Amino acid sequence: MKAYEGANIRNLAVVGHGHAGKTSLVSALLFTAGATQRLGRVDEGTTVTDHDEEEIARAMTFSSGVAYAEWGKTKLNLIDTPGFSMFVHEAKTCMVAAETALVLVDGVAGVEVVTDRVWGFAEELELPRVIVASRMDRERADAARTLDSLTAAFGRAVIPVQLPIGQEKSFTGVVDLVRMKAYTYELGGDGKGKEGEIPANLAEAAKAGHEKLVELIAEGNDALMEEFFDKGTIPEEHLIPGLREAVAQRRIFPVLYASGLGNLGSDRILDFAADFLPAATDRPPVQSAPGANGEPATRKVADSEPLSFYVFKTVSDPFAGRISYLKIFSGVLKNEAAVQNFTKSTSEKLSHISVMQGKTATAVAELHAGDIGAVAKLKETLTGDTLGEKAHPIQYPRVALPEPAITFAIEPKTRADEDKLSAGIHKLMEEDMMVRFFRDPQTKEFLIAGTGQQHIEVICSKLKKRYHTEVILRAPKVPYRETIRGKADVQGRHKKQTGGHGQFGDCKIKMEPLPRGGNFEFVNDIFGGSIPKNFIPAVEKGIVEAAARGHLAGFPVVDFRVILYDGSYHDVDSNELSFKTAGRIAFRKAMDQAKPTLLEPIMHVEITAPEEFAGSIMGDLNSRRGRIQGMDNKASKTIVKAEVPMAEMLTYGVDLTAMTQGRGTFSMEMAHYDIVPAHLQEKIVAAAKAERGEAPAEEE
Ligand SMILES: Nc1nc2c(ncn2[C@@H]2O[C@H](COP(=O)(O)OP(=O)(O)OP(=O)(O)O)[C@@H](O)[C@H]2O)c(=O)[nH]1
Ligand SMILES: [Mg+2]
Repeated sequence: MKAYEGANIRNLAVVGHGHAGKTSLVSALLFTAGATQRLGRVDEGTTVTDHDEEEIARAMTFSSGVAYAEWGKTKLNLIDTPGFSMFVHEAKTCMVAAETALVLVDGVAGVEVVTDRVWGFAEELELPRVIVASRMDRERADAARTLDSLTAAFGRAVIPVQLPIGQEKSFTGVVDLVRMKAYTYELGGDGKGKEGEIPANLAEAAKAGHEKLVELIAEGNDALMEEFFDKGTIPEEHLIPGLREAVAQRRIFPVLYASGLGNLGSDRILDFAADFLPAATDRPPVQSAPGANGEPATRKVADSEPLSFYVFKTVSDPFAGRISYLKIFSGVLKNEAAVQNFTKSTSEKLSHISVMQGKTATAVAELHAGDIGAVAKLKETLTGDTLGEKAHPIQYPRVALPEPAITFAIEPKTRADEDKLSAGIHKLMEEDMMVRFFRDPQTKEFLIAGTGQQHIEVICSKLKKRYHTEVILRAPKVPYRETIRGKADVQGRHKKQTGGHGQFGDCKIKMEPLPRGGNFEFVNDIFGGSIPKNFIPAVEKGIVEAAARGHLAGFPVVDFRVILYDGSYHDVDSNELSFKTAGRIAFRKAMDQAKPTLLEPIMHVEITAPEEFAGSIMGDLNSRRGRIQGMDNKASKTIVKAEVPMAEMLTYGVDLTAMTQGRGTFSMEMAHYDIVPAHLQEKIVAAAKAERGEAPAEEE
């Protein structure tokens, strides 16, 4: 494998809505460039980039695949990303490794929900974009309608650089509006077009399309504008660099047409990438995360700079171990290099650096600035880490991802699965930044969080296939608590004096509420030794233990104070156990008197969505017992802040996605506990008791 210099490398992230044809197009490009011996198909599980067994089984992409095509003197690195909204975070984390987003739209459906999302990611990352309308051979594929939906969504900078020849089944090729030539293809052929003259029926449209393109190219460039006014057109030798510049500056988003499945138009896309898309070294200097002074540092993408690279993807293979995908931002990475992981402050040795063709690694001696490669078996390096030459530290920012939208309680199916569960999930978490796994300290449940039900199901399926661990998923328990609203003054007396050794403990306590978050306070107010000092901690212990077991429904009792003010003892029969029992009895009596009530966790929620959804979001929050705390408008987006009971938010991510057609995001964190409204208490108590079979057993 030849080592390519950054100037000859194009890195493209292929992004778009689910099922639009990304993996098929990548497959066609690879085949056309001779990287594969046959045209891989998604439906047969033979593509290069959908290689995970889960992807093959479901014929969809769950995690990004990396491949490369050598085309003339150019190497194209292609990152095929998932398009289903629950997996699209993978697209975002991988887009940082690309200089261009190839936004793929379906020639039938045009712009869809995720097209909008990934367009937003590209905007955030300031990536130039090229649009490919694929699946043009399908029934009802329509170039004009697709273009309309693109300009409606993304503005007039979207402009065709091709015209399709024929439509639906008779889609056979494209007209190149830059060079004004036609290219026709054989269906399912080698992807290389036959060059010819523009068909007569398209001559006029081609001329108009060319002129429109020329005008738009000239618009942002004074020298070209002058030439355009002088001559009424721009010669090809100026037009080509002009288009390249306009694409790099994001003044033009060119549109091409293709069929991935039929391998039509592929060589034009490869040519377009080589001729018009920014080279890896054309990328503006890469900014680091802000340093100590708050200012970011920058690195030029050049071999002459000190080595630095970023891990944009990790695969945990049960056999090959951990594979880290690298984007070289500066310098040259040589095989066997000893480098520093700046994020973790550890050193790593990189043996067997390689380039990936799907799951197949090919060893290389070096990777130049701008290239993408991989290395196996790094010790501590994970996605988002920056590594490089120790003497020149830099840390690139991690990709910001939304919070997981849904949480499940996860349990191993059998004892044998128990030990493997946590190890397996932790391996999968290395691959997927949107999986969280933790234990709720109160309910003691293991929880797994992700972007949606299907996301979690795929994780469980991987657990089973890769790590032979089977699990059960349930809705998570809400960690309710109990407290009191009134005061009590009671006596707790424990006496068993029948036969042999007796038991005697007796205490008088007052109980009163503490403010939220006050937890528990024990005040010893005994004067004159009515209870001997050494038994007082036993009373407290009895109360604490009883409080942990709950009173109404088995939830821990919090935010109360107990004042121990009197009692009595027996010289022989009193012991620690007796006073502990007396404490417990006193606690129960006091709870009965002190107006016990349930507390529920309240979440602080922040929702961002296009303005038009503000009304339905507010209405929905109201129906979830939410309290709106503020509303802000920024750049035609609405940000709503609210406090909402956790019990109402268990599936919020899924509901929000449905409500906003995938255009809303939210974050959520624990705010505080609040009293459960009276009309809901009984239901929660009954459910908690039902779950345990019955009320907690009494001990005495
Ligand atoms: N007729 C026709 N079908 C296509 C074309 N490209 C893809 N398909 C079919 O459309 C379906 C989806 O194609 P994929 O390539 O998996 O789409 P994708 O965008 O990678 O989907 P995700 O990875 O799940 O987001 C498959 O059944 C393909 O065979 C095309 O150009 N023409
Ligand atoms: Mg795919």
